[in-house]
This record gives sequence, C-alpha cells and structure tokens, in this order.
Amino acid sequence: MSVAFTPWPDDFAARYREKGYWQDRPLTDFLTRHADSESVAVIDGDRHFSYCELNARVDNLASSLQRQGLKTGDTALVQLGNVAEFYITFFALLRIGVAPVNALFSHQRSELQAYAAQIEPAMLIADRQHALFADDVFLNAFVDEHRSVRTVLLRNDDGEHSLAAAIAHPADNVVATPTGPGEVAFFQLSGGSTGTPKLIPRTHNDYAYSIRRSNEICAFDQNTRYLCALPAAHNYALSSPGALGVFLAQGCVILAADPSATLCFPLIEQHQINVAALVPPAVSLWLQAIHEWNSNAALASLTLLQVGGARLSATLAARIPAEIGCQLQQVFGMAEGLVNYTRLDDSPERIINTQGCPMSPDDEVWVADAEGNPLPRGEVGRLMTRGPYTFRGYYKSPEHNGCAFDANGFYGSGDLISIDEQGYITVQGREKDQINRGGEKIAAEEVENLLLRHDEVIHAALVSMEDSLLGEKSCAWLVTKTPLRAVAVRRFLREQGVAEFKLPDRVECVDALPLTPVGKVDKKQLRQWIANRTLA
Ligand code: AMP
Ligand code: DBH
Repeated sequence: MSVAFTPWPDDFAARYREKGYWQDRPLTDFLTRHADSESVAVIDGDRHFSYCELNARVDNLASSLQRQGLKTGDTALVQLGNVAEFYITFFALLRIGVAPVNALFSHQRSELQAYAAQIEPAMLIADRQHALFADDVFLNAFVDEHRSVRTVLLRNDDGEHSLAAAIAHPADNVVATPTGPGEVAFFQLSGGSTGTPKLIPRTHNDYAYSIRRSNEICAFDQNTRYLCALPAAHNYALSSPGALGVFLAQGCVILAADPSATLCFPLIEQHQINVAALVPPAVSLWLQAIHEWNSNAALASLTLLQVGGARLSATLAARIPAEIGCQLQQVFGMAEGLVNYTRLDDSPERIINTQGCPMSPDDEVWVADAEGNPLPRGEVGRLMTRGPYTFRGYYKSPEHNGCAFDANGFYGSGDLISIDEQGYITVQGREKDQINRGGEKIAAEEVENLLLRHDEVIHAALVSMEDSLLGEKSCAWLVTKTPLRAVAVRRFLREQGVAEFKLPDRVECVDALPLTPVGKVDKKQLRQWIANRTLA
C-alpha cells in the first residue's frame, strides 16, 4: 500500500528523468552516503553528532519502529522542535517507508487534530517539553479519537513511550524499505488559505532534486556551517538548501531554538557559522542588536545570509551587506514547490530589489490576469507555475485542487508578482486570503471558523494590518451580540487549541461587515479601515 497523491503526467515524468532531475534514489541517500564519515553533522546544544553517529541512530530508530510493526505505506504525525531527534526521526521514518507530517512546534491541538484526521497516522512522535504532552490528558484523548495510532514515542519521556530508548536500542538487521522514489516520501505543510490546513505530498525524486539544485546555486559544500534557527520542519529550513542540503554536502547544521540575536550571535561565533537563513523580522532584530551592542564582531564568520518567507523591503535588504558585513540572498519559495533565489554573482541592485529567479531551467512560471490569461512581461498578476519539484495536488482535496490548479496543471500560488526581462521575480502582493505574519502564514478562514464557534460571534473576518517589525499582523473584525474584548477573544481561541501566532493581534467590533457588490465580505475595505484607525 502506498500513500495516494496526484502524480506528474507520464510525459513530464519522462522528461524530468531524461534531464537527470529525477534520479530514482531515496532521500535517505543524503545521509547513508556519509555513513563512514566522522565529521560533525549536527550540533544541538552540547550534543555533537557525527555523520556516522547520526546514521547509527537512524538505524536504531528504524529498527525499533520496524519491530513495533510500522511498515511501508504507513504515515506518522511528528511534532519535534529544533533538536537533533527531528532529523533522526525524519530519516528513520523515510528509511522504513513511513511518510511523516512534521507539525511545527508552535502548533496546538487544533492543528494536530486536523493533520491526524487527514493522514490517519499509524504513529505519533512528540515531545514532553511541549505543553500539550506535559501530561497524558491530550495524548489519551488523541489516541482514543485516532484509532489508527498504534505507537507513540515521546522525547523527554523515560517511560514506555521513550523516544530516547528507541534511538539508543542497537539496531537488529534493518532492512531499508523506503517508498518508491516516485512516491510520497513525506508531507509538507501549506501556509494555506482555507479552513483546514492542507498537506502537500512530496516525493523522493522531486524533493531530492530541489535540494541538489539549491546546493548548486547556494554553493553549499563540506565547509558549510549552517545555522538552523527557523523551524527545522519548515520547507525553507529543510530544503532551500536547508539542513538537508547541508547533509547532502557533508557540512554541519547548528540548531537554535529561535532566531533571537542573544541566542544566535554567540552560536555563530562559537561554531564559526558561515550561512544563516532568516525571515525579515529576524533581520530587523539582528540589526537592532548590532546597534545596541555597537558591534557585529560576533558575526565575522558569516558569509551568506538568506532571507525569505515574506517580503523583504529594499531598505532592510541594503542594510545587510552594510551592517552585518555579509552577502544577502533573497529566497522566495513555497512548500508546494517552486523556489526562487537571487544568485551569488548577481549585482547588488538585483539582490536588493528582486526576489530572485526560479532555480530550475524547467520551472515554468508565468503571470496570469484575473481570467487566467497570460499577461505581457513586466505586468503584475497571479503567479502560475509547474515544474520538476512543484506538486500536482494537495492531499485528499479534490475540490480545492480544482481552484488551485489550472487545466494544464499550473499551480496558482496566490501571489501577485511581476517578472522582468531577465526572468527575475518581484513579489508585489497577494491574492490569497492569508496573512503573512513575519513569515508565519495564517489562513484567514481557519481562524474565522474558530471565531464563529464563539456564542457571541455572528460574523468574523480576519485581515492583515501593516506592522513595522513583522510586516503584517492580523486584525479580527467581528459582529457580535454583545461587545467582546480582545483579551477574551484571544483566550477563547487559545481554548480552541490553536497556535499562538494565529491569535488576532487586534480585535475590532462593528455593527456590520462591509460587503462587495456580489455580497462577499469586502476585505479590502476592512484593511483600509484598520489602516485608518491605526493612523488616527
Ligand atoms: P507556504 O505556502 O507556507 O509555503 O508559504 C509560501 C508563501 O510565502 C509564498 O506563496 C509567498 O506568499 C510567501 N513568501 C515566501 N518567500 C517570500 C519572499 N521572499 N517574499 C515574499 N513572499 C514570500
Ligand atoms: O515561505 C516559504 O514557504 C518558503 C520560503 C523560502 C519556502 O517554502 C522555501 C524558501 O522553500
């Protein structure tokens, strides 16, 4: 049994193989090829893991899981933060053909339930350090509700669920049983714009190519010392080129729990880190810290700073080489596939002012008008794309796929872009109903649905408002039976078990929501209203 997904049409698959993009090897090769190496692969606090040690732990865990009856075609729900166990678990699961959904550590009950409902996981791997798993209340309810779950392993648990014990137990003869290279290796998370968080099936072939190609563009090699301070599970930190790119190149990943300067600057200095990946708000905080401490000396080893996940202003971009003293690379990517990079040898103007160009010669990217017709070069419209590492359909979402793709299999990302004569993209805005809160994506509909569960709420609309640090924050416009205070609204949402970053930063109660001529909530108007109110 394999996990169902929408495959590429045969002629595309044949072409991607012919051109050498798809090499028909499992992603676990990235690690096993260095199984004999004593060089350090991961640094997590005081713990250093060589490639050899990492491989042995992956084997141990894979063997434990096989003994517990997990097998090719199963799925797993995983929630681990920026810890070495995240990679050990990822590779162990892929090794035995189990496709994980890697939930973010900031996710709560609501997100975990939604993912589990979609994949019906055979196992759960989580961390006692997460508030949800501090005791067994949620765990018991979860395994009760999701009868597919046969195995539970927990980090920081020394009882029957101990993940550490499963990793320490010497491997019996592990027989690698990965899914086929053209099949689903794992699921990526979509930032989404719909009520339920959508899952993106990624195959070994497409994901391996995206990482290999990223390594070429970003020049990752054995000397790469990469700071992973964004969520390790995020597509950006995993694959652009991310930790997997580092492993492929036999470099070293240094983990940080968050991108704060107080945590990261000493790590950079101590471990002579030369590449870091950030979102724009983290860049602002780093620059602020450099000013406060009146020194960028701790960052002397840094040669490349990648910035992506949300729009980077040209002003902020220009300050990076000047004040941090390293090269900037803009990264405009999506968990659905397409990744654009500015190139290391691009002119400073281009690096500062554009979000780069597609990484593959076979990325097909064009700009559509509202009717889906191509626009002339330079004009602003909807980003449409397909290619050797861009997915062909969300997991089990035929209806949504009908809207997200055109008849020729082009995915519409919901971004508004323009493409210049040289093929470089500038992100101009967004059409999807999403708030990009400093790189953390919030699907408006998901939060609105939760708000509507409140007895007092009649109508709800979540829109973005400008923020100098995060770029965007969220504002909930509510029509209520009795006035509701922001704290009460946030408390209610927290009780619904939703990630903290999705809680509205501001709540506005009104008598009625403005409507468009066709009777939909006029979010453009609401964005204008909140802009006016914050000005006043
Ligand atoms: P996700 O669906 O969560 O993978 O988020 C992908 C989305 O993040 C893209 O479709 C863009 O809206 C946004 N994004 C990522 N990188 C950038 C960037 N460098 N500039 C502007 N927006 C970005
Ligand atoms: O925001 C993203 O999803 C993103 C940003 C940069 C991404 O998926 C990526 C690079 O691969």
